[in-house]
Order: sequence, then C-alpha cells, then structure tokens
Amino acid sequence: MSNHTKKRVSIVGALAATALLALAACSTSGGTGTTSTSGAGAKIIKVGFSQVGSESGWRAANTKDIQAILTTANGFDLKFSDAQQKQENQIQAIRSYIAQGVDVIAFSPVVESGWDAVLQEAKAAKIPVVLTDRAVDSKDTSLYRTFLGSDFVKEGTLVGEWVVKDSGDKEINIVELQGTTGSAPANDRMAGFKEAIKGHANLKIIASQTGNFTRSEGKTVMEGFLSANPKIDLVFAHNDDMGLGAMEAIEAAGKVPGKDIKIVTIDAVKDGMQALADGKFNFIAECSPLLGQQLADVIKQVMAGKTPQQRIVTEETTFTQDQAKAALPTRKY
Ligand code: GYE
Repeated sequence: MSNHTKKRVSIVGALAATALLALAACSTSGGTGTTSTSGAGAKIIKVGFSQVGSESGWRAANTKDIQAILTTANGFDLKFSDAQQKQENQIQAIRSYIAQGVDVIAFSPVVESGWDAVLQEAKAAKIPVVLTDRAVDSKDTSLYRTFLGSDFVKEGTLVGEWVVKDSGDKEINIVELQGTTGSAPANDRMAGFKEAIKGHANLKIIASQTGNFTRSEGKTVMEGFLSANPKIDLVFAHNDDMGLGAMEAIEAAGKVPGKDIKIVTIDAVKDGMQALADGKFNFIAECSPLLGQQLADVIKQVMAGKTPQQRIVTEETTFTQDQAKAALPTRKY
C-alpha cells in the first residue's frame, strides 16, 4: 500500500495522438508504454484471462474495458473465459492456458484462498501471472508478478465514515448485504466499514448476509431482512447491484428508499449513480472497473523482462447525491 497510485486509465483513448500525450505525462522513463511503442512486426502477446463472471454492472464494464484494450491492434491475442463465479472453472481455465502455452496469465480470483497449487503449476511452466481486481491470500508472493486493483478496505472505510457523520447520535439499525463469501472485496469492505463505525454505540449492524454481488440475490436477502426486522434504518451493500436489488425490495414493502431506509454502496456504475442522483441511494464509494490499460502496460513490462510494482492501486473517489447529479452526464460506465 506504500506505492503511489497510477494515473487513472480512463483518459487513455488508445489513439496515437493521445498515446503520445500519455507517454509525455508518464513519470517513469523508457516506459514500455501504452499502445504503439511495440511497433509493427513486434511479437503478439498471447494472454489468457480468466474473468470472475458477469455478476454485476461493474463486471460488465471491466470485461468490456479489458476486451477493448487487449486487442490485436495493441499487440495482444486475448483468450477470455467467464468462470460464472466458480473457482473450479477458473482453475480449469488457468490449466488450459498453461497447456496452450500462453505468454501471460491474468485473472481476477473469485475468492482469496485455494490458489497455490495451480499458481505453482503456472510458475513451473514459467508463465507469469498478473492478478487484476481481486487478491489471493497466498503467502508466496513469487506466485504472481503484481496485483492491480482497488483498495477495498479504504472503500469500506469511506462508506462507514459517511454513515458516522450522517447519523450523528441517532440510533441507526444497519443491515449489510455482503459480496461473495470469501472474496477479497467482501472481506475487505466489511473490515473497513466495521473499523470506521467502531466506537459508535448508536450504529448497530443487526443483520449481515451474502447477496453474492448480484441484483437478484440482493433483493431476495433484503426481502428476508425486511420481514425479520421491524426497524431498519440503513442498508450497507458491498456493491451497487445488491443495493439496487435492496431498493426494489424496499419499494415493494411500501417504504421509500433513500428516506425511510437509506442505502449506501460501493462501485458507482451507471445504474447506481442514477439511483443516487434520483435520491434513492444516499452515498457511493467509487471502485473503478477500468483496469484494461494498466493490465496492458503491466503485461508489456513483464514481457520486456521488467519488474512491475508488486501492488498497483486504482485511484478513486466518493459521491453524494449532488455529486452524482453533476457526474452522471460524463460517466463512462
Ligand atoms: O465491486 C462488484 C463485482 O471485484 C471490485 O466485484 C470487484 C467487485 C465489484 O461483482 O460489483
């Protein structure tokens, strides 16, 4: 976490002119660069990418960005697979990339634990691995070259701090819709949020359950929370999609989301930002899915025999209802 954040990737339009600007703005020298530095005739890099699934608006934007940047024109041959939120599918995909002899394997691990064996196999085959978006808990950090993605603890903390400020000394009953059990963002967001509200006895988490980062499960879990608890003041959802599901459940129960029951979330994808601008959500901590350019840069560094930073943290912000209204028109995802 000591490393400074890299420049936000969304600025890079992947056109030659902007690539030049981006290179000029880059603080490191001799960069392996963004797009066209490899030039014509350079070897195409075979990348095997195992995606978590298609569980959320965040994931859809992340997939789109990676596929738009790791193109043949940019020097990549991308092999992409969707694991449908199942670790066994990811392990199978990684083994198949090893068998195919790709140059680099990149993946976003659905859960944190249980990767050592397959990562050892990649290491034995001398195929470098890049973690994007989510972390693994392997003690042996030589099993991957870098981990690029957000600081999930910080996201949870930012949401918790907003709740502390917004609540004052009112008694607030909180329900928590957790992300996929065992995933880095669920573990870290929960930890950051709890730490932020610690010591505020008026803020109570009265129920927590996973909604697996999906809108439909978020809705079902919220329906259960509503029927079991007469007084719910606030929902902390680990992502926008589950918050949107909760919003539907609250409306169906005849209550007003954003007023009777406040909703705070993480991601800031379009639908979440719209709900915030409409006053149905109350606060969002941003988590950027635009990791494609950083991934492309890191892979080119690795292929050039360079050592990327061990941890690359994405830069992000937070949104109130007014800030969402202002940001929505120019939002990219
Ligand atoms: O917040 C959620 C998605 O890993 C950061 O996964 C990602 C999370 C994101 O399903 O919407």
